[in-house]
Amino acid sequence: MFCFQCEQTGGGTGCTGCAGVCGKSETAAALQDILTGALVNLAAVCPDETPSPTLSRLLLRSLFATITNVDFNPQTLQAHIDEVHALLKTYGGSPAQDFSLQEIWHAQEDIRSLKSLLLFGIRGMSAYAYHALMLGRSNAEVNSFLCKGLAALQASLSVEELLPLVMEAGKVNLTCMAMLDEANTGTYGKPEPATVSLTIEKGPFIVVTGHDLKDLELLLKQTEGTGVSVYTHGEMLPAHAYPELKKYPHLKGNFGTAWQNQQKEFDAIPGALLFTTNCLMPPRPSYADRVFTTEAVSYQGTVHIDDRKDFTPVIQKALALGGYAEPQHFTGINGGTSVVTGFGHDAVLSVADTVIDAVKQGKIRRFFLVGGCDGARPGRNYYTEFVKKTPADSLILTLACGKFRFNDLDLGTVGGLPRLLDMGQCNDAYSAIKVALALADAFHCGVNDLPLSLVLSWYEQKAVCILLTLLYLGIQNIYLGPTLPAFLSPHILSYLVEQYHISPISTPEADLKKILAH
Ligand code: SF4
Ligand code: SF3
Repeated sequence: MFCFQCEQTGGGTGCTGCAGVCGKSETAAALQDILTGALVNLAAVCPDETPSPTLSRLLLRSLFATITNVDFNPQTLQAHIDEVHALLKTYGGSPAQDFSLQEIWHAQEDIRSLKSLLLFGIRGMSAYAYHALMLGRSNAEVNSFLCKGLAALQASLSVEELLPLVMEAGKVNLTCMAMLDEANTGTYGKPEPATVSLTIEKGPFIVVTGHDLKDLELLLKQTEGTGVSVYTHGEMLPAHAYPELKKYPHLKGNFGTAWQNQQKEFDAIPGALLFTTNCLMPPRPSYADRVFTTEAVSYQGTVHIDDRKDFTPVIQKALALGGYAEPQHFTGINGGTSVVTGFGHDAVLSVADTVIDAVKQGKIRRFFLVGGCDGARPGRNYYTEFVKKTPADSLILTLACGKFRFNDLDLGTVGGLPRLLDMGQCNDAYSAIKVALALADAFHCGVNDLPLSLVLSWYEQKAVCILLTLLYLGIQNIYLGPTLPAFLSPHILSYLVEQYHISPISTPEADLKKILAH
């Protein structure tokens, strides 16, 4: 196998051999490559400028299945391949013409680098588009670009031809994140700041993780009156801020932290676990019988809730396990007993005047966006230390699962606002962009002239598409870590460094010193 799409890739260069660092088997990796090659073929033969709803849905769900920590199951991957081939034949295509990803893996290193950036960006974007689709939203620009981008993977293109396509992926992902923002807020209301308890009450419970708010809503409806409580985990935490979700009294609080701690946190848990998206790790025997997957997530031997969305098996498992006999007072990584979320763009912009005045009066000297994906590397403590060391007259925006390293810290207030504002999931990077653009507007300057620094962590392919969006917007001086993507060739990396002044993170002290000197 060969896979180098995520940050924890083997030896910092690529996972090879019989399994990836994530636990993906050689068989699953090969099937994901075959699936992607079939999608490239399908995209190339698809005659429509705007793909049909059937084609778009299949593209999105299949691409989603190839993202890190989503689908480990050869059976479901093969089913996706069969579905793609069936549709391909209706367009007059032939599976014999499927693209081989080996052509990318063995291409000249700059071509391999750019085609990988494009493919991984497309995979990340597909996940966001799929969530929006679950809420009835679809966008022709996004769907057409996915076909165009996939088809480009098999074309013989130069570096000069691929670079604009990569930037276009960033542009289209902005549209995609805006669509998902509208889908989430249009369906569940504007997020409002909410304090979320980390205590698990006694009695049966279900922990829901992943990014899919629709699944959470359906589960909340089906658990009403059953005596089963529902807790969020990981990227589901921001659900507590949405009026139409927090109205359910049995949505109680949040359990655990970011995805890479799940094998420890879920050990012998007396509750059921529902994975709506990544990040799923191979379940340990002590809790494997209580793991349920839905949508694109799949793992051999665990029960999958299909598109009919009957969560009865999850509810029955929770009732059978019974939960804790007494309330369990869990804490965050730094000992906090609750966390605050819900500072989406509407909440932050509603206090824009307060923020602008605080900047003008010198009370807020700098803004930081410290966020992104989390992972298991020890170097990721950088982000906790960085946040702890930020000056008291700075305001920190955060989002995605990387925040669990510091979101239970009490960082006090600045200019009448909490110093740490959680904007939501990784896709809520859209909120951060909206806030940055509004601040630039208020101060009559460009985003790069604002006293704003982006200190980002990446892990999987959604982070790749967000990074491409930030680059498309011309945002400079991003600090990126904990390591740089293995799929960036030295030449492409130096291009990004020259054009966008991306810096790899060093130490919190050195980076803060550099940032604050400006
Ligand atoms: Fe390795 Fe990451 Fe690919 Fe898993 S997704 S096989 S860890 S590079
Ligand atoms: Fe986390 Fe997987 Fe990326 Fe949505 S849940 S940010 S890593």
